[in-house]
Amino acid sequence: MVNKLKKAFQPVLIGMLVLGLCATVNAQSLEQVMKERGLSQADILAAAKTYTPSGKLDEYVVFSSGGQSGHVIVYGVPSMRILKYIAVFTPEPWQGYGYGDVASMAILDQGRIRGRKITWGDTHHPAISETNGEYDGQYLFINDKANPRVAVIDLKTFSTVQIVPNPIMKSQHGSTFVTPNTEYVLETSLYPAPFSNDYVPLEEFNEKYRGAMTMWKFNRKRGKIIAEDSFSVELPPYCQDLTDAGKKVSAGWVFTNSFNTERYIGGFGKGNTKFRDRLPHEAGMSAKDTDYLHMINLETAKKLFKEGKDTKINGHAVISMETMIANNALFLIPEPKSPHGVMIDPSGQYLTVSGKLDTHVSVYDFKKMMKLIESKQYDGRDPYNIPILSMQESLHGQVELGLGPLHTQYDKEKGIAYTSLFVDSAVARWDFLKLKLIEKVPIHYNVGHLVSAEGDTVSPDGKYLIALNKLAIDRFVQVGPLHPQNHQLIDISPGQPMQVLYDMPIPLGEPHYAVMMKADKLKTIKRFKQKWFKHRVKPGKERVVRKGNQVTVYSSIIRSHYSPEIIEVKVGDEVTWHLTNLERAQDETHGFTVDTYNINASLEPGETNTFKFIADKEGVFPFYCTEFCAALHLEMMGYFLVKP
Ligand code: RUQ
Ligand code: CUA
Repeated sequence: MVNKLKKAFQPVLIGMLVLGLCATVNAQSLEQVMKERGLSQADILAAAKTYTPSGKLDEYVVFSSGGQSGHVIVYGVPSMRILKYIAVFTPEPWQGYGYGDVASMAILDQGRIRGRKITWGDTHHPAISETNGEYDGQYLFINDKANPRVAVIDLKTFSTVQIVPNPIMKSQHGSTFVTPNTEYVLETSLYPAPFSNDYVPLEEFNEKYRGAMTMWKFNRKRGKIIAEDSFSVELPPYCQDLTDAGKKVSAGWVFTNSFNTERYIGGFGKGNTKFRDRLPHEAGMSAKDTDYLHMINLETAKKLFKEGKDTKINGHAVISMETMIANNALFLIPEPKSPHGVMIDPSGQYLTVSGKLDTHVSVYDFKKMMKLIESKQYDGRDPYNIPILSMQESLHGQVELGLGPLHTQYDKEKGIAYTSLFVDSAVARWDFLKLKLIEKVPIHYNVGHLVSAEGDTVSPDGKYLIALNKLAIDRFVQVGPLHPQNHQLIDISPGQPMQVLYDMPIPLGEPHYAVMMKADKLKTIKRFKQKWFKHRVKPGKERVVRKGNQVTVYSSIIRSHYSPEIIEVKVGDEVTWHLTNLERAQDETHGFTVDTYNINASLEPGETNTFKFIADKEGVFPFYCTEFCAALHLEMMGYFLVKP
C-alpha cells in the first residue's frame, strides 16, 4: 500500500524535489541547466542518487576484474568513481610494481610457469575473504584464466602479496571462489589437459586428459596460500566452468558446472592435423541438451587428503575420481547445456544455473539433492563411473526469463534474484522461490556478469546492482574501434521498478566479474611503519658502502631531496640501492627513477624499496622523483655517475 502510494506520488515527489532544490538553490539555474542539457526529471533523480559531492565518500566499494590488463579495478558506488587499479599479474609503473623493486619483482617471479616468466594475466573472478559467509574486507583473490594462477591481494595496502601457479592445470576459469571462512580458495580448470607436462596425443583425450578443482589452503594469519596444505580433486575431461562454495545448509560441499560433456575435440579448419574435416568446437561442444553440474564433498576430500589418500603429481596432491566416488564425495546432475556459473543463494539451499542457450533458469534444491545421495538413488553413471542424480528430482523448478540467461545475483529480499540476459540485453528481477518473473530492465548492451551489493554473501544488501556490459557501441564519445566496456549502475530498491542510474566506461581491459562490499569494512593502513622494512634507512645514517665491486647505497627521501644526492660507481659494479621515504604526512609519496635503467618506484610514506642492478655502461645518469610532491619537486634529483 505504502509502495503503491509512493509510486502514484512519484512524479509529484520528483516535482517537489526539483522545486525544493529550485527554492533553495536557484530556481532559474536548475531549470535552465535541465533545459540546456536536455535532462528529464528521471535524469535529475538518477543524478541525485549517484552524485557524490567533494569530500563525501562512497557507501560501497567494487573490486572488478581487469580482464586482459591483468589488474583489478577498484571503484566506488554510487558515484562510480574509479579509485585504483591494483597491479596483480602485470607490471604497473605508477605503483612501481614490476619495475625493478626487489619485492614486487619477486612476487611476479612467483608466477613463473615451467620456468617461463609471464608478464600478463587475464583476470576474471575476484573474491573477497569471508568470515561466516560475510565479506570481511581483509583479502581479495583473483585468477588468471590465461595462465592458471591465483593471486592474493592484501586489502590493508591494496597490493598483491602472492601469486600461485597451478601445478597441474593448463588453463582455468572457475576461480576464485572462497569457502565461508576462507579456509580454501577454489580454482577449477577449464580446458582439459594432461596433469603432467608431457605431450599426450588427442586420441588419448578420454583416458589421459583431465579436469580438476584445486582447494588452495589459505592461512589468514600469514596472509598466504600454503601450497603444501593444498590439494586437488581429479575431474572428468569436461570443460568445468564457474564454481561456488556451499554455505549454511550446503557448507562443506562445493559445486562447479561444465560444458562439453560431449568431450568433443574439434579439429575444424585447414590445419595440419588429421582431424581437419570435423565440425568446429562450438558445434561439437554443444551437441547435447544437457551438461553436468558437479557436486564435490570438500569435507570428505579434506579427510582423504589428511589420510594421505592422494597421489603426488608434479609434487602436488591429487585425489583421484575413483577415491572420491568410493567415498561418496563426487556426483553429477544434468543441467541445461553450456551454462555459466552455479550461484548459491544466501540460505545455501538453492542453486541457480542458467544454460546460455536455454531461456530458463534452473533452480536446484540442495536438500533434494542430498536426499537422492542419501538413498543412493542414481540415474546412472557417467563414463568415469561418477553417479548421476536425476535432474527432475533435484530441481526446485525452472523459470523462463528470456534469451541468454547468464549470471544470477541475490537481493536482501527473500527469494529475489537478478539474472543477466546476454542476448536480450536486459536484467530480469525474479523470485526463485515462487518461480516467477517480476520485471525486466533493458541494458546497453550484452550484459555478462552482474554484481549486487554483498550479493555473494549470506546476507546481500540489495540497493545496488551493476550490469557488467560487454559492449558500449554508442554510449560514449568514440575513441576508435576498441571501445571501453560499460558498467551500468541500477537502483534495485524494493517497491519500485529497477532504474538504470549511471553508465561508467571501463577503459582498461575487459572486466568479467566484480564483487561489491560495504566500504566501511575496509581496514586499510594510511601509511607504512618504517620498522616493517628490514633495509630501512634511518635519518642521518644514509651512506654508500663498497665491498669489492659490490656497492650498497642507503638512501633516504624527504621533501625535496635524496640523500645522498651523488653516487659514483665504476662500470661493472653491482649496485644494491635501498631507498626509504622518511615522510610522516599521509599521501606524501615520492618516486625514483634512474635514466635508462627501466626502473620506477612509488615510495609511500614510511616505505623502503630496494633495487639491484649492474652499472653496465659508463656515463652520467640523472635520477629524479617521479611523483609531483612539492614546490621543489623538479629540484628533487641526483646524479648516478658511472666511471670507466
Ligand atoms: S566470465 S569468459 Cu565469468 Cu570469466 Cu567472462
Ligand atoms: Cu618527491 Cu617529487
